[in-house]
Amino acid sequence: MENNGATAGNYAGSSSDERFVLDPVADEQQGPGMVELVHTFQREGFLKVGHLLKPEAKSAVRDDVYSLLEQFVERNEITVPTTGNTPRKMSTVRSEKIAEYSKVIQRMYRAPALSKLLEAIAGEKFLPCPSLDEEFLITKQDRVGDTHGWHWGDYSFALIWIIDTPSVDHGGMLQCVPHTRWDKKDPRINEYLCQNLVRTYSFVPGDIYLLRSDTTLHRTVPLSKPGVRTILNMTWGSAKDTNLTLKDNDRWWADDGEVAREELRKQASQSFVAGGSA
Ligand SMILES: O=C(O)CCC(=O)C(=O)O
Ligand SMILES: [Fe+2]
Repeated sequence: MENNGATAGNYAGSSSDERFVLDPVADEQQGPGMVELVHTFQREGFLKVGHLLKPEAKSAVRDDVYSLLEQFVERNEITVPTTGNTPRKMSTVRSEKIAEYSKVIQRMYRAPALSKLLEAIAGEKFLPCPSLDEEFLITKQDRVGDTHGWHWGDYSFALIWIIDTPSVDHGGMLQCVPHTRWDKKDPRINEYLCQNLVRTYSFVPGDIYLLRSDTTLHRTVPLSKPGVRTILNMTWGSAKDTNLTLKDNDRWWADDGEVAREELRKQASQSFVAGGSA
Protein backbone atom coordinates (compact mmCIF):
# COMPACT_ATOMS: atom_id res chain seq x y z
CA MET A 1 0.00 0.00 0.00
CA GLU A 2 1.11 3.57 -0.71
CA ASN A 3 2.27 5.69 2.15
CA ASN A 4 -0.66 7.90 3.06
CA GLY A 5 0.76 11.40 3.01
CA ALA A 6 -2.45 12.92 4.29
CA THR A 7 -2.40 10.80 7.42
CA ALA A 8 1.27 11.37 8.08
CA GLY A 9 0.77 15.04 7.34
CA ASN A 10 -2.03 15.34 9.86
CA TYR A 11 0.21 13.76 12.42
CA ALA A 12 3.17 16.00 11.68
CA GLY A 13 0.91 19.03 11.87
CA SER A 14 -0.94 18.10 15.02
CA SER A 15 -0.40 20.56 17.82
CA SER A 16 -0.31 17.90 20.49
CA ASP A 17 1.03 14.35 20.52
CA GLU A 18 -1.45 13.69 23.30
CA ARG A 19 -4.45 14.37 21.08
CA PHE A 20 -3.03 12.32 18.23
CA VAL A 21 -1.83 9.28 20.13
CA LEU A 22 -4.37 8.65 22.85
CA ASP A 23 -8.01 7.82 22.51
CA PRO A 24 -10.18 9.75 24.99
CA VAL A 25 -10.97 6.39 26.57
CA ALA A 26 -7.38 6.36 27.87
CA ASP A 27 -8.29 9.14 30.30
CA GLU A 28 -11.23 7.14 31.58
CA GLN A 29 -8.81 4.33 32.44
CA GLN A 30 -7.36 6.40 35.25
CA GLY A 31 -9.00 5.08 38.42
CA PRO A 32 -10.45 1.59 38.79
CA GLY A 33 -10.07 0.73 35.10
CA MET A 34 -6.36 1.34 35.33
CA VAL A 35 -5.95 -0.86 38.42
CA GLU A 36 -7.27 -3.84 36.51
CA LEU A 37 -4.93 -3.16 33.57
CA VAL A 38 -1.97 -2.91 35.94
CA HIS A 39 -2.84 -6.22 37.61
CA THR A 40 -3.38 -8.05 34.34
CA PHE A 41 -0.05 -6.82 33.01
CA GLN A 42 1.75 -7.84 36.24
CA ARG A 43 0.14 -11.27 36.19
CA GLU A 44 0.44 -12.13 32.49
CA GLY A 45 3.34 -9.95 31.30
CA PHE A 46 0.97 -9.15 28.43
CA LEU A 47 -1.81 -6.62 27.90
CA LYS A 48 -3.81 -5.48 24.88
CA VAL A 49 -3.78 -1.68 24.75
CA GLY A 50 -5.04 -0.98 21.22
CA HIS A 51 -8.30 0.50 22.54
CA LEU A 52 -6.29 3.26 24.25
CA LEU A 53 -4.72 4.54 21.02
CA LYS A 54 -6.43 6.51 18.27
CA PRO A 55 -7.36 4.93 14.93
CA GLU A 56 -5.43 7.80 13.23
CA ALA A 57 -2.27 6.78 15.10
CA LYS A 58 -2.70 3.18 14.00
CA SER A 59 -3.29 4.02 10.35
CA ALA A 60 -0.28 6.38 10.25
CA VAL A 61 1.92 3.63 11.71
CA ARG A 62 0.50 1.05 9.31
CA ASP A 63 1.26 3.26 6.30
CA ASP A 64 4.79 3.82 7.59
CA VAL A 65 5.32 0.05 8.05
CA TYR A 66 4.15 -0.76 4.50
CA SER A 67 6.40 1.90 3.03
CA LEU A 68 9.45 0.69 5.02
CA LEU A 69 8.76 -2.93 4.04
CA GLU A 70 8.69 -1.94 0.38
CA GLN A 71 12.09 -0.29 0.67
CA PHE A 72 14.12 -2.30 3.16
CA VAL A 73 12.79 -5.83 3.64
CA GLU A 74 15.30 -8.66 4.25
CA ARG A 75 14.69 -12.39 4.67
CA ASN A 76 15.93 -14.20 7.79
CA GLU A 77 15.96 -17.95 8.38
CA ILE A 78 18.12 -18.89 11.33
CA THR A 79 18.16 -20.78 14.61
CA VAL A 80 19.48 -19.08 17.72
CA PRO A 81 21.62 -21.07 20.22
CA THR A 82 21.05 -18.64 23.13
CA THR A 83 17.35 -19.56 22.98
CA GLY A 84 17.95 -23.30 22.60
CA ASN A 85 18.13 -23.23 18.78
CA THR A 86 14.57 -21.97 18.33
CA PRO A 87 13.88 -20.71 14.79
CA ARG A 88 13.50 -17.21 13.34
CA LYS A 89 11.81 -17.50 9.95
CA MET A 90 10.50 -14.21 8.67
CA SER A 91 11.20 -11.09 6.68
CA THR A 92 12.33 -8.04 8.63
CA VAL A 93 13.18 -4.35 8.47
CA ARG A 94 15.99 -3.58 10.88
CA SER A 95 15.92 -0.91 13.57
CA GLU A 96 18.30 1.62 12.06
CA LYS A 97 16.33 1.78 8.79
CA ILE A 98 13.11 2.37 10.70
CA ALA A 99 14.71 5.08 12.86
CA GLU A 100 16.15 6.88 9.85
CA TYR A 101 13.38 6.60 7.28
CA SER A 102 10.10 6.32 9.22
CA LYS A 103 7.64 9.17 8.89
CA VAL A 104 5.75 8.73 12.17
CA ILE A 105 7.09 5.68 14.04
CA GLN A 106 10.10 7.48 15.49
CA ARG A 107 7.99 10.41 16.69
CA MET A 108 5.29 8.14 18.09
CA TYR A 109 7.98 6.23 20.03
CA ARG A 110 9.14 9.47 21.63
CA ALA A 111 5.67 10.92 22.30
CA PRO A 112 5.44 11.68 26.05
CA ALA A 113 1.73 10.82 25.98
CA LEU A 114 2.51 7.25 24.92
CA SER A 115 5.27 6.57 27.44
CA LYS A 116 3.21 8.17 30.23
CA LEU A 117 0.34 5.79 29.51
CA LEU A 118 2.60 2.73 29.33
CA GLU A 119 4.50 3.73 32.49
CA ALA A 120 1.19 4.00 34.35
CA ILE A 121 0.39 0.41 33.32
CA ALA A 122 3.85 -1.04 34.02
CA GLY A 123 4.55 1.01 37.15
CA GLU A 124 8.07 1.79 35.90
CA LYS A 125 9.83 4.44 33.90
CA PHE A 126 10.19 3.69 30.17
CA LEU A 127 13.69 4.60 29.02
CA PRO A 128 14.75 4.80 25.37
CA CYS A 129 16.16 1.45 24.27
CA PRO A 130 19.86 1.37 25.21
CA SER A 131 20.77 -0.34 21.90
CA LEU A 132 19.84 1.50 18.73
CA ASP A 133 19.71 -1.81 16.87
CA GLU A 134 16.89 -3.03 19.11
CA GLU A 135 14.70 0.07 19.30
CA PHE A 136 12.42 -1.04 16.47
CA LEU A 137 11.74 -4.13 14.39
CA ILE A 138 9.25 -4.80 11.62
CA THR A 139 8.55 -8.46 10.92
CA LYS A 140 6.51 -9.96 8.12
CA GLN A 141 5.60 -13.63 8.13
CA ASP A 142 3.98 -14.92 4.96
CA ARG A 143 5.34 -18.39 4.26
CA VAL A 144 4.13 -21.67 5.73
CA GLY A 145 6.40 -22.40 8.71
CA ASP A 146 7.24 -18.74 9.33
CA THR A 147 7.62 -18.08 13.05
CA HIS A 148 9.37 -15.93 15.62
CA GLY A 149 10.43 -18.87 17.80
CA TRP A 150 10.57 -19.05 21.61
CA HIS A 151 12.69 -16.25 23.08
CA TRP A 152 12.93 -13.45 25.60
CA GLY A 153 13.79 -9.82 24.90
CA ASP A 154 17.06 -8.27 25.98
CA TYR A 155 15.16 -5.23 27.33
CA SER A 156 12.15 -4.80 29.58
CA PHE A 157 9.25 -3.64 27.43
CA ALA A 158 7.96 -4.13 23.90
CA LEU A 159 4.90 -2.54 22.33
CA ILE A 160 3.76 -4.63 19.37
CA TRP A 161 1.48 -3.13 16.71
CA ILE A 162 -0.41 -5.84 14.82
CA ILE A 163 -0.62 -4.54 11.27
CA ASP A 164 -1.83 -7.70 9.51
CA THR A 165 -2.73 -11.10 10.85
CA PRO A 166 -4.52 -14.07 9.32
CA SER A 167 -7.32 -15.89 11.17
CA VAL A 168 -6.26 -18.31 13.93
CA ASP A 169 -6.64 -21.39 11.74
CA HIS A 170 -3.48 -20.18 9.96
CA GLY A 171 -1.40 -19.89 13.18
CA GLY A 172 0.37 -16.64 14.00
CA MET A 173 -0.99 -16.31 17.55
CA LEU A 174 1.30 -15.21 20.39
CA GLN A 175 2.17 -17.66 23.17
CA CYS A 176 3.59 -16.54 26.51
CA VAL A 177 5.03 -17.91 29.73
CA PRO A 178 5.38 -14.94 32.12
CA HIS A 179 7.71 -14.66 35.13
CA THR A 180 10.56 -16.61 33.57
CA ARG A 181 14.24 -15.67 33.21
CA TRP A 182 16.58 -15.88 30.23
CA ASP A 183 19.90 -17.55 30.92
CA LYS A 184 21.67 -17.27 27.57
CA LYS A 185 24.10 -20.07 28.49
CA ASP A 186 21.32 -22.44 29.55
CA PRO A 187 17.90 -21.27 28.31
CA ARG A 188 15.96 -24.46 29.35
CA ILE A 189 12.95 -23.40 27.30
CA ASN A 190 11.43 -26.88 27.13
CA GLU A 191 11.67 -27.14 30.93
CA TYR A 192 9.79 -23.85 31.30
CA LEU A 193 7.15 -25.14 28.89
CA CYS A 194 6.75 -28.38 30.89
CA GLN A 195 6.56 -26.58 34.23
CA ASN A 196 4.19 -23.73 33.34
CA LEU A 197 0.89 -23.01 31.68
CA VAL A 198 1.28 -21.45 28.25
CA ARG A 199 -1.20 -18.71 27.38
CA THR A 200 -2.15 -18.18 23.73
CA TYR A 201 -3.42 -14.84 22.42
CA SER A 202 -5.14 -14.22 19.10
CA PHE A 203 -5.29 -10.89 17.30
CA VAL A 204 -7.06 -8.86 14.69
CA PRO A 205 -5.36 -6.13 12.63
CA GLY A 206 -5.22 -2.93 14.71
CA ASP A 207 -4.55 -4.73 17.99
CA ILE A 208 -1.58 -3.45 19.98
CA TYR A 209 -0.09 -5.23 22.96
CA LEU A 210 2.39 -4.38 25.67
CA LEU A 211 4.79 -7.18 26.64
CA ARG A 212 7.14 -7.50 29.62
CA SER A 213 9.58 -9.01 27.17
CA ASP A 214 12.63 -9.73 29.35
CA THR A 215 10.71 -11.97 31.77
CA THR A 216 8.02 -13.35 29.48
CA LEU A 217 9.08 -16.30 27.34
CA HIS A 218 7.17 -15.87 24.07
CA ARG A 219 6.83 -16.98 20.47
CA THR A 220 4.47 -16.80 17.52
CA VAL A 221 2.75 -20.04 16.47
CA PRO A 222 4.20 -21.07 13.07
CA LEU A 223 1.99 -20.29 10.07
CA SER A 224 0.37 -23.52 8.92
CA LYS A 225 -1.23 -22.00 5.80
CA PRO A 226 -0.14 -19.11 3.56
CA GLY A 227 -1.26 -15.79 5.07
CA VAL A 228 0.28 -12.45 6.00
CA ARG A 229 1.25 -11.49 9.53
CA THR A 230 2.99 -8.11 9.90
CA ILE A 231 3.99 -6.37 13.12
CA LEU A 232 5.98 -3.40 14.37
CA ASN A 233 7.95 -3.79 17.59
CA MET A 234 8.90 -0.72 19.67
CA THR A 235 11.27 -1.55 22.54
CA TRP A 236 12.04 0.38 25.73
CA GLY A 237 14.40 -0.31 28.59
CA SER A 238 13.77 0.19 32.30
CA ALA A 239 16.19 1.40 34.99
CA LYS A 240 17.73 -2.07 35.34
CA ASP A 241 18.65 -2.13 31.64
CA THR A 242 20.80 0.98 31.56
CA ASN A 243 24.06 -0.80 32.45
CA LEU A 244 23.32 -3.99 30.56
CA THR A 245 26.09 -5.00 28.17
CA LEU A 246 25.19 -7.57 25.58
CA LYS A 247 28.10 -9.94 25.11
CA ASP A 248 26.57 -12.92 23.37
CA ASN A 249 26.77 -12.80 19.62
CA ASP A 250 23.10 -13.53 18.93
CA ARG A 251 22.06 -10.23 17.40
CA TRP A 252 20.98 -11.71 14.07
CA TRP A 253 18.91 -8.65 13.09
CA ALA A 254 21.67 -6.07 13.65
CA ASP A 255 23.52 -3.90 11.18
CA ASP A 256 26.58 -6.14 11.37
CA GLY A 257 24.11 -9.04 11.44
CA GLU A 258 25.93 -11.01 8.78
CA VAL A 259 28.75 -11.59 11.29
CA ALA A 260 26.25 -12.69 13.92
CA ARG A 261 24.33 -14.80 11.42
CA GLU A 262 27.53 -16.52 10.26
CA GLU A 263 28.46 -17.20 13.90
CA LEU A 264 24.99 -18.64 14.54
CA ARG A 265 25.25 -20.89 11.48
CA LYS A 266 28.61 -22.15 12.70
CA GLN A 267 27.31 -22.83 16.22
CA ALA A 268 24.22 -24.56 14.86
CA SER A 269 26.22 -26.88 12.61
CA GLN A 270 28.65 -27.64 15.45
CA SER A 271 25.85 -28.49 17.85
CA PHE A 272 24.26 -30.61 15.09
CA VAL A 273 27.54 -32.49 14.55
CA ALA A 274 27.90 -32.91 18.32
CA GLY A 275 24.40 -34.37 18.56
CA GLY A 276 22.76 -31.06 19.53
CA SER A 277 22.29 -29.64 22.98
CA ALA A 278 18.80 -28.16 22.59
O1 LIG B 1 5.28 -11.01 16.37
C1 LIG B 1 4.97 -10.89 17.56
O2 LIG B 1 3.80 -10.75 17.95
C2 LIG B 1 6.08 -10.98 18.59
C3 LIG B 1 7.26 -10.19 18.18
C4 LIG B 1 8.43 -10.38 19.08
O3 LIG B 1 8.42 -11.21 19.94
C5 LIG B 1 9.60 -9.54 18.90
O4 LIG B 1 9.63 -8.70 17.98
O5 LIG B 1 10.56 -9.69 19.69
FE1 LIG C 1 9.98 -10.83 21.32
